[in-house]
Amino acid sequence: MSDPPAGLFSDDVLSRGPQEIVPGVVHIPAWLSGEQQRWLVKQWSQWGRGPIPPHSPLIHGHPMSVRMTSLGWHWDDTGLKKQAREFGGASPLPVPEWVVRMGRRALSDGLRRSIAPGWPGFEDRELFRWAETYTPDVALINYYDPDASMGMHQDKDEDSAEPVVSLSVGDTALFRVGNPQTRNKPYRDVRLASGDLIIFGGPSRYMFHGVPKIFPGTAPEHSPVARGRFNMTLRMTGRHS
Ligand SMILES: O=C(O)CCC(=O)C(=O)O
Repeated sequence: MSDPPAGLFSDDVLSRGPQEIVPGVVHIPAWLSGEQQRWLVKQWSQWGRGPIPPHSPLIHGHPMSVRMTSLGWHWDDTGLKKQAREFGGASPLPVPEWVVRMGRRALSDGLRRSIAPGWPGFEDRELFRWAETYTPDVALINYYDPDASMGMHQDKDEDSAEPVVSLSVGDTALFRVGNPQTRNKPYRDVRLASGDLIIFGGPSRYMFHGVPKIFPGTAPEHSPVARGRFNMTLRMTGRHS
């Protein structure tokens, strides 16, 4: 008799339902269907052949282990830019309308009071009305090799405090939900699997967060990602282009 692989039957894996991790952070497992994941991966690959090819941004002169492309705005470690200096001043492709609508749907699905009692606490009708104003104008798409990771950081290059919507496809990642004050404890670790949605806003909009680990070979059978993981975050910059 052998023991199951580490984590296969851990509590967080067995009880995968929508949940508020801390006020302002909501995780909805398997929000995307297999077909939607396949479509997204095709789009991500296509966008990567556009003006901003997948690249490893430098942080303090060192390349990140993820490969990033973006829509709407280009990111470097000094902030969000309309033109990418590294790519001859190219402008990113715009965020398509269907991505905006997906971001709105994510908020209205995820932030219902029944799932997220802590924040924003709207009645469902008010929530839908508010979600309709969410107009993400930047999407960062990161590809993680099985060995890649992302250190604890805050998403604070945007002028708007509207929530971040994050989608994952491919191998499962360990996502560290920190706190807004420090990059250290307290934090909660959440496994983000293929198709999962996580939203962070309100009291957790500026939380430190990171991806310490990818679990290689954990993508579902027939995954559109043969190896590693894609993540797309949607944000509102609150700036005019
Ligand atoms: O890959 C993830 O789940 C997180 C990505 C992230 O933290 C970021 O793009 O700022």
